[in-house]
Amino acid sequence: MTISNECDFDAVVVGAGFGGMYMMHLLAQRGFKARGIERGGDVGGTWYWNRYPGCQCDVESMEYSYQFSDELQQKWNWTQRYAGQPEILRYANHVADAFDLRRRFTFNTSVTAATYHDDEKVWHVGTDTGETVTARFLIMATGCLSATNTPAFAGLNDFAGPTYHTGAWPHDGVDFSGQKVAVIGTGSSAVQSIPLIARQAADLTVFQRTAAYTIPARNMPLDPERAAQIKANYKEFRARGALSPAAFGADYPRNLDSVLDATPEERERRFEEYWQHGGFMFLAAFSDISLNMDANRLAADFVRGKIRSIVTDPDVAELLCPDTVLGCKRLCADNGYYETYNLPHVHLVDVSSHPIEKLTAKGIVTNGKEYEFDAIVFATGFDAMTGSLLNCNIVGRDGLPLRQKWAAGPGNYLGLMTTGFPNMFTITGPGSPSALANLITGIEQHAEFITGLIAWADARGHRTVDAIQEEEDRWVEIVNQRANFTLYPNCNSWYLGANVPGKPRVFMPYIGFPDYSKKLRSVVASEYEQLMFA
Ligand code: NA7
Repeated sequence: MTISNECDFDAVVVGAGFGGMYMMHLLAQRGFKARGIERGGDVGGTWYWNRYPGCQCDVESMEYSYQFSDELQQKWNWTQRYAGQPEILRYANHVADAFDLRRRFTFNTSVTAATYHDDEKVWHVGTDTGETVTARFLIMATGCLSATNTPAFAGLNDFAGPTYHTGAWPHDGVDFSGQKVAVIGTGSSAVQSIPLIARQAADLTVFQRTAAYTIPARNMPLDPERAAQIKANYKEFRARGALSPAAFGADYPRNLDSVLDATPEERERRFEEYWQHGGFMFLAAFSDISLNMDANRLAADFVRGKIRSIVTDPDVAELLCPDTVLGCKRLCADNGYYETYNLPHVHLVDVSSHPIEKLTAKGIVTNGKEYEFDAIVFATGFDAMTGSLLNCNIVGRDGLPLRQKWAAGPGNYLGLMTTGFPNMFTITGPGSPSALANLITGIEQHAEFITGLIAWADARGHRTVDAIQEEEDRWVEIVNQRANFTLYPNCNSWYLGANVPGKPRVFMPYIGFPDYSKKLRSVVASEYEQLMFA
């Protein structure tokens, strides 16, 4: 344990989502003096902000939860197969209470600058309340999907009615009863919210630029017997999860066969089985769906067939049929998305070849036509993975802004550090499995790695730890090679930064949780010889 004399805190933790909370718990447990700073009014991170109707996790609740405390995982009872946002937020609050975390955070406070002072070897962290605190370590737990993306439409502020972003939804909810509503976007947030908005609104128009692939989530009350079985052997269940490619789907069979070797009957049977199971696991129906274009096309054909069988208007069905690589943009899991387009008051406007031209006082103009609305919902996603980090205006050694260092893409080592920013860590940062794995499992792994590293360095009298440039370059190369081995680079996804105009196109998540875990274990076993201490 260290109590720094020269600065206010041993560590500042930015963010009180699942990453910040667990990080804070570990630091406190080890006796480090840490201070948390959180933009929101309470804990929960992504789940604090994304309160749009239908918001639901796409990883099953028995897996999308902390495993560090057996008491916690035994006592907490999930009610649904996939937890909805309100339940996940209740869970986050329960954890904050159980581990007395709330008092360690300052809420309603945004970090506006974080500057490394080389002479003192200390971070100075400034906030929008005018305060500056100093700390040896800066731990960024700002989340992968935190900085909302609202396209710079012409006339954005001209619309006279209310506008909402799914990622910053009003806490008291929104009543769309009797209203003409527009939803812009058809990613996961749109796919989840559209069926529920359609239930309330008098008229709903969806503006679609790229059709999404979505598999029915088949959410249902969690079977208590299944939950009890898992709890009886939770440790083994978690261990099986950690060996899965994306650290979830512990008990669901992954088929190791190629789609291309299957007979048409076998193919249909297997696709149907996984379609009925629901959700993300559809990609595990065959081993090569995410690896081989021909295999992918067969899976995509199956989904397009489903869309055509559900949506009664053939023109609308065709518009909803994606022509992109299945699973390349994150697959969505829905509760009645395609069925919603059979309702007479729900309309689909294709803006793929005629982009939204502008917003006016009355509504939205595309292809020369003005559509009038009472309210507009932006389901337009996030400046993912890097946005929330860059928004904090971080400046490293020699006055180098992170924004400048990452101008061509987020150079990093292990998704945890970036050279020239000593003693700064990014929980589930770009370059780690992050959004392509169970995020809570990744968070626990990172928080434990960081705590172990800080304690190790501290015990040896090192004041700073930094990444080595050559190791960083090699790591970025590895992350890209792994992505290039798959079909993931073949679309304009947020994994690639391609959803935000001007953002460098670099694949950010590391694909393959088990290999990544092996790498972290080897770094620890080598006593961090790939890092630079001073
Ligand atoms: P996404 O998945 O990034 O979806 C954003 C949607 O907004 C997507 O359909 C975009 O179309 C659309 N979009 C963005 N900009 C525009 C403009 N200018 N015009 C029309 N349409 C636009 O964000 P979500 O919030 O749905 O989901 C993010 C993640 O949260 C999700 O993957 C889960 O992990 C949970 P595009 O596809 O870019 O053509």
